[in-house]
Amino acid sequence: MAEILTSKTAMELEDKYGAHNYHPLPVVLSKGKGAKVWDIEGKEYFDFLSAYSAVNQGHCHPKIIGAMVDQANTLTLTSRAFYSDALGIYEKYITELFGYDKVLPMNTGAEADETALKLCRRWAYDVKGIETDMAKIIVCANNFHGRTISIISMSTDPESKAGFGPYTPGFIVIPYNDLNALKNALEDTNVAGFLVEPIQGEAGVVVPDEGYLKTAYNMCHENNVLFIADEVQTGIARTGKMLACDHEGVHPDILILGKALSGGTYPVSAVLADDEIMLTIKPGQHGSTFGGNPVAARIATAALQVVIDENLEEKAEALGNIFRAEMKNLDSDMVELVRGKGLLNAIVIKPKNGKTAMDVCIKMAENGLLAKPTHDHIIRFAPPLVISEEELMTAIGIIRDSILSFE
Ligand code: IF1
Repeated sequence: MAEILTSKTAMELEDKYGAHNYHPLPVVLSKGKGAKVWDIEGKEYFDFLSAYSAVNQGHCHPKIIGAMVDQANTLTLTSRAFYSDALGIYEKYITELFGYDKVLPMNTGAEADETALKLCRRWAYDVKGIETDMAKIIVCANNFHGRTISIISMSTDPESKAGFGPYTPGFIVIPYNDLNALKNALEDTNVAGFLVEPIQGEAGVVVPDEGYLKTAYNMCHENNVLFIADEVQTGIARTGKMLACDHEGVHPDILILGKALSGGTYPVSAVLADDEIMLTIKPGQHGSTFGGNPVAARIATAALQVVIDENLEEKAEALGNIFRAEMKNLDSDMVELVRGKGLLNAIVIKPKNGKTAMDVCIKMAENGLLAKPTHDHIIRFAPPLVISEEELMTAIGIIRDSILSFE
């Protein structure tokens, strides 16, 4: 008789047989639908993490799952040694939707960021004319772009970086949201690109000053430097626009997408650029076994169509305004600060009587809402964008009751 799996035994299995590269909240999920998830014992939760903004379209969206199952039953993988009948249609759709000549399909966000770094360097040598191996890319302190060796070489977070050296050279780190620092860094004629998150997610949903992105973009273009936007977490309607860059009318030279590009069903990422940049990589110079596979192509097309059909940009904008207003009205001195854009928000918690952001998250889990702290005192709140206003108000009540329980 198969052992009945309980939350306790499931956690023990992961602890015994899985790498300890995470320290999850003691919640074992077994079902998801829309803005809700359920644990093994059937307890219901609002999901306010959305797998770090990968599940914008809601858990198990029928249209995305339908496309996935249909293609999975037809043809899952051809490799890029051959064409497939799904990839070109998807490539036409996504490039026209975002306004670029071409897309390079990958799988994870990190792979897409790495691809963007390679494109930027090839453009530097083949187009801008920087001396080979001398290209530099400007990044921001407290960035998060993934977990590969070259990406953590850009990181300023000891947790992500320490103990994994030696590191990839060629990166200049400047403070985020600091145009003067960018101006100074751009004086180096070997600079080829500026890689930036329009809102720093992992840093704790740090929203830059109005106009920062547009001015930074203009400064890059004045210096023949590529503006590269990592919208893996902020993209796909999360901040109230299809791209966070859209709030300032910025059209990145290289656009990086991931996470919700698949609605959280499958690893799908993408790098978009115009021909002058994209065609610097020739056949055989970059690739991936699963990149652009037929299932990913069908899923990403359906995931983007859901965002448009269900007006998720407008929903994220409207519900985000309600969320921040309600949180700012919270009468608790544990709530130090509320910030965000659309449905990507965070609360900075001031510890009280020894109670911290983690205690608040554990209390919220008991009360039926899942969120996780980042950097000790910051709780990120990012529900699926399909959450209804009624569900949001119920969830806000849970957050309020949980925080006020420490008064
Ligand atoms: C973890 C948070 C961390 C990202 C941006 C690229 C990637 C991510 C802006 C890489 C991934 C995930 C990774 C996951 C937790 C989560 C995360 F910022 F979202 F909270 F780590 F910082 N660009 N972010 O946010 O995409 O390779 O993961 O598909 O590593 O713990 P990926």
